[in-house]
Amino acid sequence: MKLYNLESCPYCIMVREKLDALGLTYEKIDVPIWHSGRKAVFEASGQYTVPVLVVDDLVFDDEEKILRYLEETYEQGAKN
Ligand SMILES: N[C@@H](CCC(=O)N[C@@H](CS)C(=O)NCC(=O)O)C(=O)O
Repeated sequence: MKLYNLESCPYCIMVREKLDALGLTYEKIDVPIWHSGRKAVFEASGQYTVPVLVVDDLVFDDEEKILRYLEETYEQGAKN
């Protein structure tokens, strides 16, 4: 999985902490502060904010969606 990330972004920090807590490995793609440098984020998700998580053909463009997906999919006791 790939995380479009900004080191200082509090939402990205939450997602990175969750990924680490779950022991998941991921490719971290650091994006610039300015929108004009985030073409890859737009191409992946249709918008410019981070975090964005891409898992195969699934794309999550918001930290709440990302955290919910990770918890439902990877947390102990997850049903699926
Ligand atoms: N996913 C959040 C937004 C996340 C967010 O605001 N990320 C910041 C970095 S901390 C960002 O990428 N901002 C882009 C910008 O508007 O410059 C939401 O939809 O409310």
